[in-house]
Amino acid sequence: PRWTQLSPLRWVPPQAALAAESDADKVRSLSQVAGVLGSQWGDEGKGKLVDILAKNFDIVARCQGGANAGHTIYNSEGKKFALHLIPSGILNEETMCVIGNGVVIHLPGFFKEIDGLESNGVSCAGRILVSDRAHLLFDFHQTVDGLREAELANSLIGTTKRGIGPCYSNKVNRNGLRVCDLRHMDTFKDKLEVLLRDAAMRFKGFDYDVFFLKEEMERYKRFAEKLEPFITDTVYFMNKSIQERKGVLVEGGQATMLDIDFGTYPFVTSSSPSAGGICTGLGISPRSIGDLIGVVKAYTTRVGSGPFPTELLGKTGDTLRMAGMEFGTVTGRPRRCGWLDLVALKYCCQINGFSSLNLTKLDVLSGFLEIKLGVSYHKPGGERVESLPADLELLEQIQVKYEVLPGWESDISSVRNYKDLPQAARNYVERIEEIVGVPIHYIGVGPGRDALIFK
Ligand code: 2SA
Ligand code: GDP
Ligand code: MG
Repeated sequence: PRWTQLSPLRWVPPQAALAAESDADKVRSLSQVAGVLGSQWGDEGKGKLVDILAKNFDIVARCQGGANAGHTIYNSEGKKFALHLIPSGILNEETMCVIGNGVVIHLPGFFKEIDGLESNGVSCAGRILVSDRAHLLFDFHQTVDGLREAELANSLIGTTKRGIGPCYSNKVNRNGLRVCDLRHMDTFKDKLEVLLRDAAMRFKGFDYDVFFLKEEMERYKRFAEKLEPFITDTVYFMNKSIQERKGVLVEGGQATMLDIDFGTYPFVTSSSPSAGGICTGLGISPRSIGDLIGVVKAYTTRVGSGPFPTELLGKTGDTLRMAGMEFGTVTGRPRRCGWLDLVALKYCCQINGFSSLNLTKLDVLSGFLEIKLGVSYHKPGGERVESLPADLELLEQIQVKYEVLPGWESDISSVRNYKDLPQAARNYVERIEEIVGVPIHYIGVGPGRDALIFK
């Protein structure tokens, strides 16, 4: 061939090079730069995996989204943490946490999150770097998010109302304010006023006055001072760290089915939660990325509006919701539940090129007499649709064909070895691997750190 084989840098510390016999060694044999990404509609359990893998990496970085993310993790004592902007590596003392240029940052929320962590014994000082290129998300973006949703009425997106869409709109519109603008308070006020004026002209329900602007400026002067120690040229930092052979784990927020390009547009978020977002949101080369782990729940959930072909609207959906405690981490909204959709999963695997999958919440399926796998999409006339249609009118009409697999009775939450899972559970896991063509290397059987099977 006229091309050379792509070979991402492997990052194998000496101990692991001996023999990958223990679970920890298997974790260590991930590539130097790796990513954990959502492969459904979010809330697959990305935070838990990142927290577990973090101890084997020097840096954990977020590259997109903002405080719309809700990543729930439990420390070894079983204490619960819900992270929004701070990367899920923060519980691991050795890890440096980076908030990349692709993230939108609500500073009041950022400092509140740090205070919450500190008061729960997690030391954050000197461990969080914030990109000077990241965009600032203001309270008014959150107000505008709510007003936009109200305007959409029956066709609302069901956003988290955290201001994500309006902030990215300003970014793309090229009039947003960035972290580095905090160093120029003389021009900050004028730039902010332009945004407020635009919003006031656009929305009847939005208003501001000189007093508000003055107060907001006072607040941001204080934030600017407080943020100064965190502000970093993270593009330089990330590339230098990669050159120095530091291990980097990228933590995705949301998921590919919510991606602005690949998701069920317009029922999506306003960033790129798929593999491409790693490069644009951190300023690192695709050539440096090795392993990409897709996190997939053993069934499907979605919070917010939009098509959901395998949704279960009746009792089975309610049973899944209660068994899996499926309520939004940010908003507390009940999540819509359904069977695992392998057409959507295959689509996500293609886009991201996942090297392995983490199947989460398999424990939630215990007790179901039978479990269904959505294996193909069909138009109302029966014609098969090979991949995920862009056209939402078509997607809304899609009929899903299912494969029915026998369930298992026993509680699997204390199983730690793959071979100890009931045969029916192993059949379920292996059927998914077979259809999707990507190996499942990690299986979640509970929310705790230890509730993970390495396969
Ligand atoms: P937004 O707020 O503009 O990003 O909303 C646009 C769509 O993206 C969905 N979205 C999410 N879906 C699942 N989980 C998310 N995080 C929270 C959680 C959600 C919550 O961890 O549970 O608490 O409700 C998340 N963030 C955004 C959103 O539902 C819209 O469909
Ligand atoms: P994320 O946004 O992808 O990090 O996921 P969330 O934290 O929003 O939602 C996942 C929820 O499932 C959290 O409450 C986790 O504690 C929980 N969870 C993660 N993995 C498992 C698992 O394998 N089994 C069970 N029962 N719960 C899990
Ligand atoms: Mg979540």
